[in-house]
Amino acid sequence: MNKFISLLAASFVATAISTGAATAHSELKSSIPAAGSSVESPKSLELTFSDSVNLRFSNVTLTNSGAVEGKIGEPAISEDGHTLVIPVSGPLSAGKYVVNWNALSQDGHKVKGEFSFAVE
Ligand SMILES: [Cu+2]
Repeated sequence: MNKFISLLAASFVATAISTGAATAHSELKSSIPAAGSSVESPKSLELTFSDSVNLRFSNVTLTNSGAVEGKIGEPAISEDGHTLVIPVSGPLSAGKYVVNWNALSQDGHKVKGEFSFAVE
């Protein structure tokens, strides 16, 4: 049993390392709002990846001061499959926001990350 758990832990670490050092799978290339930017309340969030991602296995959350904001809708994907577009359903109050995302890239690897932006 212990051996099984340590095997699990080892494969988790290996996955984390390969995710960080990856060249083959989709990486987040840019976003709207851009990471670290200060903006007016956005109408949507856009996450653009280096390669296409699978919409069905992608998820994005938006949090403000640790609490999940229920103000974003279901993600849609651009025609080329590179950009997740998430509608923001109402104006966001001023403050700092964290976008937490995970996605399944076409090579079958899961990728994830987060970035923050501020609403003026
Ligand atoms: Cu990959």
